[in-house]
Amino acid sequence: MHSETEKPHAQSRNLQRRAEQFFPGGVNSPVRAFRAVGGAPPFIERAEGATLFDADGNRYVDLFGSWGPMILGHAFPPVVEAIREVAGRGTSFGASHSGEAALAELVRRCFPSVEKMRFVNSGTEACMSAVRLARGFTGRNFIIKFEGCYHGHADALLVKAGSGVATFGIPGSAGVPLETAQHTLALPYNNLAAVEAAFAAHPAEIACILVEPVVGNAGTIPPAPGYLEGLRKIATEQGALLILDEVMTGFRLSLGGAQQLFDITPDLTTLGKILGGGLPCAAFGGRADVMDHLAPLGPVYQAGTLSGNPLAMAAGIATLKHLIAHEGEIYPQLERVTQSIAEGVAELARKAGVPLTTNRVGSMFTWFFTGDPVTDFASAAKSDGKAFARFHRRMMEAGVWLPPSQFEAAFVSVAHGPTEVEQVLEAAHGALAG
Ligand code: KE4
Repeated sequence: MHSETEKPHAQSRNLQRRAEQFFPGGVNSPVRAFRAVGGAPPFIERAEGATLFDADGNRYVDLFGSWGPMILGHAFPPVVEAIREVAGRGTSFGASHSGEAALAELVRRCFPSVEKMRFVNSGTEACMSAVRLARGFTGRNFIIKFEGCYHGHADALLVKAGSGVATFGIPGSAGVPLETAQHTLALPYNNLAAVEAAFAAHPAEIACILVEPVVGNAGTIPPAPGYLEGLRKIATEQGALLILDEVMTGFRLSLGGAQQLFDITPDLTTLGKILGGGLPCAAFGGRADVMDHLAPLGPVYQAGTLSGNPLAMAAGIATLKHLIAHEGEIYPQLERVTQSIAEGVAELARKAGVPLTTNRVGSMFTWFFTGDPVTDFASAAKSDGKAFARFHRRMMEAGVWLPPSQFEAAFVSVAHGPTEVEQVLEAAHGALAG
């Protein structure tokens, strides 16, 4: 019989009550509230390697890695040391310093398509700025995004599909004006005909195609063979910019992200998460002729007090230096360990007669509680949310912390090894039982 309340949670509950006095829902980002899975979110006290420790002393194998940044594991000593070393010399200048170009050099080494870039403080800022730049560079107002892809919470990107694939977007959140949403075309992912129809309906009006090259925000959904190449071809033919949102996939799927893995050259790329080694750091960049339209050189305005912050630069430099120096071991290891976890649980589900579709690219993956293939948001949405929620709660009680939503990607770090694989499989064996 499963008790879903075996672990002590008194201290987390006290902290939740205190947090609710200050923050809506007690959180600073909605998905942390566990609304999609039920149960109350434990409060994390500290984290080390692949392990999270909550306020009541419970331990968890971390399979969401702060939503992607923690590819080297928590409290990775070279990153912590780099932050410590820099902090004593000042935490923000609001002026240029050598750390910015030092990190930019490493970014360009991993992403040769990023000829020029600009650092910002979140993926939202990176995507919002890249869209404004695409509009300023092309002089066009419409943009294309895809259902199930998330690019942060800028108004123009909180938009869902209108009635037809080529009709105007509709607000995906309260507070987004209809006029703003109408310039966003939200299309089905993995469907090139929909993109062609959108350009046919809006000739010479679409500034960019913005896409997660491997979707993480509907759960993990890989591009169909030829899909990214098709987007590249259409964008070039139509004079629109192709923007790959690699905030999640950058440095994750390979050192050069999805564009290296699938050999696609975008016009612009957005980066974040791993880039900052866990500190607030993101970037957008790409073709120099496009980027030079940004102030102070060009007419497109974009700015930020903490952009290029010395601590974030130091954490990013330590992270990328380690990934670059150990690329040959790290990515094959992430592939092996993630496959053991993802496929091991899939096998347990088969034996338990639980319908499960596992989508995985490298060290990001999702177990969809459906027996059908998941190739776009519509098919992901057919998953059994209640079954996922029950699985999530049982895994938490068994000491494995999955992202608290069926529509998120799970992540593995270099700190995950045989012990964590065993713990996850043992927990899943129980969690999948009737
Ligand atoms: P942030 O503004 O949250 O730093 O980045 C927005 C963003 C942009 N692009 C992609 C592909 C992303 O995945 C994200 C943020 N991802 C979500 C989780 N899937 C962040 C978690 C949260 O919202 O709390």
